[in-house]
Amino acid sequence: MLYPIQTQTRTLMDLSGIWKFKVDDNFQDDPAKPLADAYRVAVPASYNDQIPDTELRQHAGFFNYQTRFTVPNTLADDRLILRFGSVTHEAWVYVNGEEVAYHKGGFTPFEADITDQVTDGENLLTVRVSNLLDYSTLPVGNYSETTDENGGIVRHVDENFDFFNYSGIHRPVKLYSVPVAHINDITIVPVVDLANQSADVKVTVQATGDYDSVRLTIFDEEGQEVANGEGAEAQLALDQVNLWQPLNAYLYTLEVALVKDGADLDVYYEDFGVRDIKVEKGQFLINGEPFYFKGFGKHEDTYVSGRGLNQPYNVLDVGLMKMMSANSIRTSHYPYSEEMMRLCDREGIVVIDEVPAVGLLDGFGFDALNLEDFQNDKTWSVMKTHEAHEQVLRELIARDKNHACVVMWSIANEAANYAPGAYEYFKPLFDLSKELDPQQRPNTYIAIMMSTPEHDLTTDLVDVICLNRYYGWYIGTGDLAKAETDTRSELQAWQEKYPEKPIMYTEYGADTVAGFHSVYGEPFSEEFQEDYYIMNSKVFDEINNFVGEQLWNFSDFQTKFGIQRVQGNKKGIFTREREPKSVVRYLTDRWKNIPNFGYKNR
Ligand code: BDP
Repeated sequence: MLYPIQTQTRTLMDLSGIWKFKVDDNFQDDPAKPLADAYRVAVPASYNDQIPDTELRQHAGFFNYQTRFTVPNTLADDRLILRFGSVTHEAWVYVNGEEVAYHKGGFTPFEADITDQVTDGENLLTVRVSNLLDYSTLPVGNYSETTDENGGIVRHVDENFDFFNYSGIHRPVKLYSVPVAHINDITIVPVVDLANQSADVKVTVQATGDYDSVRLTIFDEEGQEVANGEGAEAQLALDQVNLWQPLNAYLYTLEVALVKDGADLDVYYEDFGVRDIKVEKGQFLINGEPFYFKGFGKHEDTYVSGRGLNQPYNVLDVGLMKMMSANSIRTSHYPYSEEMMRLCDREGIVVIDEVPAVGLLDGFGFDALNLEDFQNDKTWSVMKTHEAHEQVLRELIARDKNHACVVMWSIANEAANYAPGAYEYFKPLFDLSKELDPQQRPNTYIAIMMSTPEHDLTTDLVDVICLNRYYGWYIGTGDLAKAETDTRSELQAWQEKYPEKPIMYTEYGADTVAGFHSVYGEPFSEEFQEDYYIMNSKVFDEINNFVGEQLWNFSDFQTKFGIQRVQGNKKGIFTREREPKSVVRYLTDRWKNIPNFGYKNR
């Protein structure tokens, strides 16, 4: 799916701004009429932290958003497409009262051709949003209903995951025009010949309407033409190729033009990087060299904006990562904004791209780590997420397939991979990912603590073993000597059992209250956080097939309430306002001394 841009043939309008907003649990508002008694909220952003009202912030149910827009009459001959970067979690869209789009899934874009609904003068745009989650949605929520004193339904969602259920219109709403004959989609697959420093760039274009030919031109970063070709399916050769490298990005631009009678009907520009990804003999190779991941699991989570797009924070976060010599992130636990993905392409941040498959664990809780009764775990008989899971994978790959920064797909975070039925659930999803990804990237899932070498049932499916581990935190809290022994023996066991598979940590961390110090290095202190990371680093360096460390979490973030959470999760190495905890210095020193390539001696 193409990102909306303005070109010589396309006009792009941004509908961001202050919209009307109102709870409408009983469907009383008419989408064709102006909303009465509404709040005003900024779009895009989560609604939750914009209105100081406790009940509303926590509300589970249905909401209406509304704005007005006018279309310039210079666009009268074009098609008009209304596009949402994401609405969390379910949306019904009405233009002048007529339903034009429906989309379920809170983290991927959707659009609708609204040419026939738009009228001269002002148009009324109403978006009905639901933030309900249950055992059929991703993420997974525990849904229940009670009745109020008037017999009305009160809905409840208890998150089956550890982040606040922020909701609303989270990403930009755009209206763009395309000519009647237009480009719908572009797929780019660079095949690199590392020895000859060249690449064949395979391009596939999908287009609609009446046109004679498709013209393809590749420009380098100086704007010089470096290759050209013709046709909806073509292969363009690049000599002396500039590779896209971690923290050293190089982006080419592909210009696609639909031509009729010598004139350009529609033109689109897609930036892309040329790089090669392979997993081989326990190594993760980028451009033929063994890469070492240094970085973070993150969240899209900032003050006031909640989970809404916050570009200054994205820019700052990438800057802080570079300051620390970090080179990678995982989009835990859902697809991040297209704007962030484009930024990572530009800045050379390597991305493990995750679908919102989180909470696939019957009865999630912080005590879940103590569950041992694997045989009787009911997760795979009670989850009804098959359909949603296929959909999120399809939509993520359709959106992100051309991104150089994406080096691996993460098909789930902390699912019950140890429970009966796990293999049957996941095998078709791994097959689907292979079928859908034109670049054939590696696939993984992120394994929870109970998924040990002994108990995990699905490791055969993954290209890279990705582990979330909390020895010394959730297990043996505060005992770093024991944590060290446990970490070492588990990592050694993985390496022995799967010598060909690289292993990495995708989460490890300890809640730390900024400014809390202890001469005894007690848990929650900045000293403990540092000791914890020092201990883990030591063990990582002993394991040959260990190819990366992504800690939990980049910054403190908001969660649901619980006695283990004090205004959210405090495992950030930065606070929520992005102030560093002391461990940032230790990790910066460490990562400055770890090269992106060839860290492990073999
Ligand atoms: C893991 C989850 C992550 C949590 C983290 C934690 O993947 O979402 O925030 O642990 O408990 O279970 O801090």
